[in-house]
Amino acid sequence: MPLQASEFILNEDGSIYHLNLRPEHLADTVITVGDPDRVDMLTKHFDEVEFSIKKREFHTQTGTYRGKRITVISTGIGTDNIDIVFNELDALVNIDFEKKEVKKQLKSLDIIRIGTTGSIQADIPIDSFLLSEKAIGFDGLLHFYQSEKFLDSAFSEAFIKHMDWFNKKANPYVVENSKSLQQKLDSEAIFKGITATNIGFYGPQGRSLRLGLQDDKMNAKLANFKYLDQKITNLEMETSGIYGMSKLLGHNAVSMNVILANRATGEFSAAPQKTMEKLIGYCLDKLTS
Ligand code: R1P
Repeated sequence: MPLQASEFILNEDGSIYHLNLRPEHLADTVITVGDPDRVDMLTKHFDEVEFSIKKREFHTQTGTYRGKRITVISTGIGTDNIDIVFNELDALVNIDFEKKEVKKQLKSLDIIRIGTTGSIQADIPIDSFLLSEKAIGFDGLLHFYQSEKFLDSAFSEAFIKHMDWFNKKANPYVVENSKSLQQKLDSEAIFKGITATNIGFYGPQGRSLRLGLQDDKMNAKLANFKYLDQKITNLEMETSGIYGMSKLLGHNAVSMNVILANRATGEFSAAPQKTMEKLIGYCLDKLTS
């Protein structure tokens, strides 16, 4: 049965609704970044860029790096955008655009997020790199899908109890990265951790400029939570959605993060661009070695 026009939405040029991409524009390895300007920071290292397009916050370029075809795409901020980007990336490889039907043979993309984040542990310093082994989502996105089978509910139940979050927030969900992609991107030089993803940058990450917080001990409580020796390491706004959507759709994802802020010590990086350049170099190297 073909998908209805209201569900699978194509633009006049046959491209998918928000990303403005047609299937031939997408590589099998996809790097996602939050900031649309970070796309050029990556592709300036490429041998060549074959395709480039911008729509809203979604800036996409596809090209080759050391002969490997890679697509770099910006997601903008937040898991609401991750829902759009991941459904549409998946449609580009797993839906037949002519017949408007899901293909019989499904394909898995390798997806690497290169992002920025704040550590909540004093011993994970600014300007270090962190690979998210798991993510805990405070955003609720995954509960709109049939995701129970891969969510770590024992972890999230222990966490809800620790935080005293009963009936107060959307139930947190816990979801793992792709271990095969982690192996490719991993090294002794980088921290591994559990990333908490939330729906905002200020209050939802325990920052207060002028407004009172419902729980001003939230970050301290997040930092001292332990489940089977696992600790939450950092806060950002996309990784739980990326891991959850990838599990649902059958793709492999890993989130690589520059620690720009340390919320425990109150420091912020003096050279955020330089540290990001280093993580980009590190990831491109790992992906092609
Ligand atoms: C907030 O400043 C943004 O930066 C982090 C957060 O997750 C959020 O998107 O990631 P990016 O630098 O990848 O956007």
